[in-house]
Amino acid sequence: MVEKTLALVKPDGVEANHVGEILDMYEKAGLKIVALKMIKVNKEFARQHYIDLKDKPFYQELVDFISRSPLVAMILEGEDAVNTVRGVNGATDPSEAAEGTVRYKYGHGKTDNTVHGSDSVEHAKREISMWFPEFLDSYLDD
Ligand code: IDP
Ligand code: MG
Repeated sequence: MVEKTLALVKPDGVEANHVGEILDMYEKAGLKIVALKMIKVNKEFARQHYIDLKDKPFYQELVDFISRSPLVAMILEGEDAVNTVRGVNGATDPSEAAEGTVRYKYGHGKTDNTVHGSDSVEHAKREISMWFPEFLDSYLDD
């Protein structure tokens, strides 16, 4: 199914100048970039993005990390986009990520693992509406 998903190049990926290569990896995986921006989020926005993890011991560290410097947010569209992005990204813990994935190549640790990808179509819709409210009307009905 053609679907949309939200991906982030997190602050560590931007700081280390991997934005271009990561966008290239998504495009080479057959995905189309349909929205793209660089933004530094504040802690309240970061808390909302990761609200499902609010009871985890690493929540505060995660919020501090994702809000520490600019990141690149994008909507990617394509066949099976949610799973395709997560495949390109690799496992959450870079030490467990498959060779050739973004997190294998550039992930530093369990928190600063370079990229984010929505984990379901439902969550993708929620995240797209948060990160790209300007596109809400046109994106949520298809
Ligand atoms: P995902 O990004 O692969 O979907 P989630 O479990 O949704 O993984 O966790 C969201 C983010 O929280 C991860 O990408 C990572 O930045 C951070 N995180 C997840 N698990 C840990 C942990 O055990 N310690 C520290 N940070 C973590
Ligand atoms: Mg997740």
